[in-house]
Amino acid sequence: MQRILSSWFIQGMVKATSDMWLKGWDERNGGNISLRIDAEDIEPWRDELVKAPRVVELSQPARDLAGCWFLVTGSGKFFRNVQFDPADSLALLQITEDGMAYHIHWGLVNGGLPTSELASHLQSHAVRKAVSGGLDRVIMHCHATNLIALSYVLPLDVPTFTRKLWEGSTECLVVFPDGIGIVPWMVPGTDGIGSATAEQMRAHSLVLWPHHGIFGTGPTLDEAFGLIDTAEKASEILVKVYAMGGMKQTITTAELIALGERFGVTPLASALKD
Ligand code: 2HA
Ligand code: ZN
Repeated sequence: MQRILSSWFIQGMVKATSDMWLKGWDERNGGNISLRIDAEDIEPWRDELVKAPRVVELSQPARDLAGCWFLVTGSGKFFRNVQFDPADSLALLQITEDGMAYHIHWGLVNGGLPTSELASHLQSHAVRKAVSGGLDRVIMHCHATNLIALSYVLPLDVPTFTRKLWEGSTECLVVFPDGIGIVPWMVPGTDGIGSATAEQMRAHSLVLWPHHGIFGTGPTLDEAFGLIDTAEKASEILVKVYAMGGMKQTITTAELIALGERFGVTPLASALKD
């Protein structure tokens, strides 16, 4: 057995994909994850990388990510199966120095390609790496049930959607003070939805794809998972509340402001209006 299977990044990916499957967020081949890894973290496993890496051209150059390493889920792979055969389901890739292509250095042993949403992942990584000063390393996409359900009922504007999620559970404003970005419904797997998602990622750590799913970011797999989990939990509560006939009372604007002050976060101003 390869030693690299015990690396923190493959173990982390196995845990994230298994947890997300168990959450019910990733039916069939739904969902995809990418994790940016430092070159030093690859060093201990160099001898287990493939000798002649496959080269794949990018449909859109990723110059800001030149030389970066990523562990990503494979296109068409089922999250529930990653734990049984990570080398079949995952790909360890490095963007070339000119940002025009990538090399697959490990994984996808039975063929195939990285996630069909690679454009959204790479464009979002470029943005989050810049706005977080290099801290954010994970882009996570899944089909979180209740967030999708809400996208059929709530107005698809950032202030309203954010505000309702904040009201859906007290910890939400603290966990995502920047609110949730929203793109229009778009065809997935395209450079276009990638650009729109990355644009929202400039200001928000969560981005809703209406009637499809959610994108989340963070410094670690745990943080990105926890972020989506928090928003999805609030969404589940909101779905129950609306199903029971709607809110009879809620957290007020003044209370949300007090919450932000107590936890030292600056809530998205447009979602704090009465
Ligand atoms: O990987 O989730 O958006 C399957 C998807 C596409
Ligand atoms: Zn999807």
